Amino acid sequence: MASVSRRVVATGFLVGIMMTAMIVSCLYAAWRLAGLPFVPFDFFDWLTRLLPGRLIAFGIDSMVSVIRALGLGPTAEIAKMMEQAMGIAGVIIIGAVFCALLFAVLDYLRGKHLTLASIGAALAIAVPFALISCLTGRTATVSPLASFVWVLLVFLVWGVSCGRFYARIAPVRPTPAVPVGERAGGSFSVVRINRRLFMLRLAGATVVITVSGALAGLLSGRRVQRKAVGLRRWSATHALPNAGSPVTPVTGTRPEYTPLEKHYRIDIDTFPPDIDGGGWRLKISGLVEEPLEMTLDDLRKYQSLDQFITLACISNPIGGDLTGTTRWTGVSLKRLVADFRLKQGASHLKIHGADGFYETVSLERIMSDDRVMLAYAWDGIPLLPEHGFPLRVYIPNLYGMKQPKWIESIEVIDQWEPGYWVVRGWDREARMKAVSVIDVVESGKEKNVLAGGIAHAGSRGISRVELRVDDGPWREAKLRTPLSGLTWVIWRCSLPFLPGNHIYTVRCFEGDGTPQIATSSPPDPSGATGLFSRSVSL
Ligand SMILES: Nc1nc2c(c(=O)[nH]1)N[C@H]1C(S)=C(S)[C@@H](COP(=O)(O)O)O[C@H]1N2
Ligand SMILES: [Mo]
Repeated sequence: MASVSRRVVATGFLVGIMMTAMIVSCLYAAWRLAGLPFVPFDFFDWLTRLLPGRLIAFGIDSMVSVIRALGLGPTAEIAKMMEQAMGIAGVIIIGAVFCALLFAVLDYLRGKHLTLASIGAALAIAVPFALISCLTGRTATVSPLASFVWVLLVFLVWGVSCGRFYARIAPVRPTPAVPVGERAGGSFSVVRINRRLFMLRLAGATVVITVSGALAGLLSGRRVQRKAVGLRRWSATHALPNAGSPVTPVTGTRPEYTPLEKHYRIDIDTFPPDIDGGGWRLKISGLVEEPLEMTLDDLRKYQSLDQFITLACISNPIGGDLTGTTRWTGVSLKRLVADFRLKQGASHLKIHGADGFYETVSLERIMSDDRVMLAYAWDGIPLLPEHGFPLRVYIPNLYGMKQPKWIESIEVIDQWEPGYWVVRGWDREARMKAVSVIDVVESGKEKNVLAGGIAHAGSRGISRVELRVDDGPWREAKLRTPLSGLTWVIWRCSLPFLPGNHIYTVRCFEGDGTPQIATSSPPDPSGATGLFSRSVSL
């Protein structure tokens, strides 16, 4: 009776892992060297958009929690690495499963139709990957057709090789020369040694090829985006506008102005869209008398607006690092919209990013708030690729999820529409919650304790920050003049020295006196609330 040996299937899985790892490293090198698609990232990004929003939200929350609980480092950076690793691992596992299946089928067929089965397995995996990479992928800079053909070819080679490996290991099954009954007898030990040797060689080849592919990719500077090199940042030559404030940050407080490289990055892309600024056009369509196309230079001709802004991600837990402050430069949307020649009924702008991300913003908001802007520079230099080059929107008081990066087009529409994350179950409005954080507590010179940190409430301002130790009385902190009404406020507080272990808690009040929400709630779906506390032993 025809049966399938578990061992053969397990071997197929192992061979599949190694073969696919080699393929992935070749894909990686080819991506970095020649702009061919990198399937693992394309695949992961495709899946991100496809899976139910609640599942993704749960995934994001869990990832942020794990990174923070284990203290793995900057949340956004580690999360992005984890996503990339998941994409790579996902493809390798899929490859392993298909190779195991191929081995099972071949085993069932006793090695007959080997070529046909191999090509079948190859196509089963190659066609979906090739389609994903050519239709939705953004890692490639070559044409979709070239992407398709390349991925197809690579996986055909993969499938044919897997089939040939099966043939090499197949003697475990009776070859025509060995009758079925004797299989487990005389030939067995020979087969085992051969197989072991073979797997060892394959493992050796996997290591060599995977490492060289990875190195070739890493070392090739070709696709490394270095748009920012050599550009003088605004902060390199300017003092901050609040430099004269008498309240200075306590040593150990986070930088008031976040270095660009340290600014968190959150988006639905394992790799930022690679946009050529010269060829880029902002397309305006929908309810306008005539569709428009604007270049970056066109936008720069408008009077520019500079604003110090604190951006935060709705997924940021209380005290998290998914928030940052820099100086944004761009053009007020109110000023720009005046040139759109809107049609009757126009009520909202639907803003589309190059990665398929989108959000709507009402004309009412734009017309009533000059600070809503399209920004093309951060810290005086063109937006970095990860932060939305060439254009992103800013809407005061809202979390980052409402503010597309890599803007490609604006559609004028006649009604509100839920944006990318709203469709996936996050808050419709995404108004920033008031938050306050203790960055540092240290014992001061004169038997007192100095605490420092930030407080932020979108564009609503901070009127008061208070601290307390354990259940003691609330004490008022001193507020440093903020960089603007849109940024966090740095505070400092001096408290009497208390030896031993104590819990320090902070709370803030918005500009109009509204207290920060003290009840704890997780980031999902409306942004985290609750008071930050830290246990300190002095
Ligand atoms: N095109 C695009 N824009 C986007 C996103 C995205 O995934 N794609 N993510 C949003 C979210 S959730 C946040 S928090 C901010 C983060 O901006 P930053 O990465 O520059 O800090 O970008 C927003 N704009
Ligand atoms: Mo976000």
